[in-house]
Parts: sequence; structure tokens; C-alpha cells
Amino acid sequence: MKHAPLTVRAIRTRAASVPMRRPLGTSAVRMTKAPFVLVDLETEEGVSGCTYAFCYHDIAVPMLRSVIADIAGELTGARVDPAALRKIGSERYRLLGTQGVVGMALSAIDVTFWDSLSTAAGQPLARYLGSAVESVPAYNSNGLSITEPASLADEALQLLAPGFSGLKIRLGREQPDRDLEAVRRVRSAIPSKVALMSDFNQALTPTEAIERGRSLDGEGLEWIEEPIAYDDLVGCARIAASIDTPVQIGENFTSPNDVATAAHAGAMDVVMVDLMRIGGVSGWLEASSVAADARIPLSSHLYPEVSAQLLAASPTGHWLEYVDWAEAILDSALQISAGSALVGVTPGAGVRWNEDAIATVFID
Ligand code: SMN
Ligand code: MG
Repeated sequence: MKHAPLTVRAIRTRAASVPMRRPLGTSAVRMTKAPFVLVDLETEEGVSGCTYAFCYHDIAVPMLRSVIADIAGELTGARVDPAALRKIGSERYRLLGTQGVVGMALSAIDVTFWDSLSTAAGQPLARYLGSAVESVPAYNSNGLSITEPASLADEALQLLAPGFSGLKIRLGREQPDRDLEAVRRVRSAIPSKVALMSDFNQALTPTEAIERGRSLDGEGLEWIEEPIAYDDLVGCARIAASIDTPVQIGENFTSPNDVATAAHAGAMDVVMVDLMRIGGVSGWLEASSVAADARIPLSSHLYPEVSAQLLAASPTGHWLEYVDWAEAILDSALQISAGSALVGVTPGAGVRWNEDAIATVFID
């Protein structure tokens, strides 16, 4: 792909902590605020690029900023070239490794690069990548936490109201019956055509997952996500072979190679990737061609604004995970209509700041 000639002038970061409208209670952690690093690329030519990275833990915010500052020094004056960035990153951190926070830093910079390049070309990212797809099916992942099952039916209806065609419920209560009750309360409250995803966040052992998965078969779940440790591919393959409900993994994959290895192991029926773990736009594109070769439907994890653009450009694009965590600091929200997210039509990768709003959640 021939990119516009842009030159890195500076890459800056800011920290922001954005209250979540609905706290998120998973089997692993309960969150009430989203710790973000906001990343801005400035070029000599005047075109800019930006993205945000969700840090899970406050401690990861200074870590991520420090890795981005380290590599930004090396990139100043360089061409905005995602392929060159990957080479520089993998050489610079060869001994340290490019997983975890280092991988997030490289992913975030990669997204700012693609944002500036598509902006310079005057095209939304999906179109820049050759896609004409206008909308992608979207599920609302903002709630249905691990909480009292009786409260979930009302919440499910509220979450569907903006026009989503799916929802995700968090599972992994100690008592399997309570999970079953939660699923039944939601499933019976929502129309049968609405997809209901479920997510265990790695809470189970393979044996538990087979038992609990079988008891959930027939409850109308679209998928069971991360039932066990994400990297136990042998265990995931056993589960996928033992239950009827599709097994979904991938949000913790840190390279497109992980998608290939998991596909080869038969570890999942459907796969999802996380923009900031898989290697940004460049990593996503590779992962998406691996998923397409394996004929596995590919969904997104978080980052709905950019992921909508990328799902539109993915041959086996499946579901967009919608969370509203960054919405408060963006100048426009992703539009949801008739069950799908509309792929943004303004130039760039999909994120533009609302600076006034950032001022209210800015930390450093
Ligand atoms: C999730 C994402 C982000 C924070 C906590 C939990 C979850 C998901 O695994 O897939 O939405
Ligand atoms: Mg998940």
C-alpha cells in the first residue's frame, strides 16, 4: 500500500480516568472507572493521528506512557510507516519481548499512524483499506455484570434499547445454578432473535467448563467466551469438542500468530481480537487474514470506534463489541442503527477528541 509521505514530529500521551456509566463486574475484577492513555501523533505535514488505550489497571497507565515515550524518541523525524514501526519495535524490544505493555505501546502508535495516513488520504480507515461495508452487527457489552440475577432482565432491556442486536452477560459465579438463573432471566426477557453472548473471563478449569458448558447448551447462547485460561489451547479444544455452544477466545492474543496456533489446535469456534494487544491496525489485518484462511468468524474486543472500521474490512467480520467507556471524551459517538454500528464516514480511524470533556477527566 502506498501511503502519503508523513513525518513524525512528536508522539504525546495523556492519562485520563473516565467513570463508567455502568460498573463492570466480571469473574476477575470489578471496575468503576476506565483508566485510559490518550495518544496523539503530530506530523511535520500538519496531519495528526490519535487513539486511546484502555489499561485495565491504574498501574499500567504510567507503564504504557513510559514505553511510548521511549519509542517516540526513536521515531521523531521518521516516516509514518506502520511496517517500519513494526521493525523498529521488534528490534528495540527483542530481548524484553513485545507482549504486555510493550505490545500495547506499539499497537497504540500503529493506530495513530493508520489514523493519520487515512486522514491524509481523506478516507475513513475502512475505505482506505478497500472496504465498502457500511455497518457491522453490534452487541452491547456494557453491563450484565456478575450481580443478583433478578436485576438482569430490566438491565438487558435497557441495554438493548439503543438498537443493538446482541448483549453480553458475565458469568463465573461460584454456584453454577446462579449463572444458569442469570442466563434464563435475560434470555426470557429479550426477543429470541437477539444474540446473547457470555463471558467467563477465564474463571473455570477445563473439567468445570465442560460440565458448565453442557448445562448451558440449549440456553440460546451465541458463544461462551474464555471459559478457562486463555492460553490453555489444549483445554479450549477439549471444551470446544465437548459442548454445542461455540467457544470464543482471543482477547488476550498478542500476535496474529496466536490466532493461527489456536485455529490449528481447534481451540475455538469463533475468535476475537483486541486492537491494542494484537498489534494495532497492522496486527489486526494480519489476524483477520489468518481467521479468513481458517474460515473462522472474527469479532472485536473493546475499541468499538476503530474496530467498526476494521471489522468492515475483515473477510470473516462477525460481531462488534460495543462499550461506551471512551464516549465521554470523544467528539462523536458510534451510531447504532437496526442492530448494527454504522461504520464512520469521516476520514481517519474513528477517534476524535472532545478536548473540553478531556479536561474534566484529565489526570496528567
Ligand atoms: C472484559 C473487557 C475489559 C475489561 C474487563 C473484561 C471482557 C470482555 O473480557 O470481553 O468484554
Ligand atoms: Mg472477554
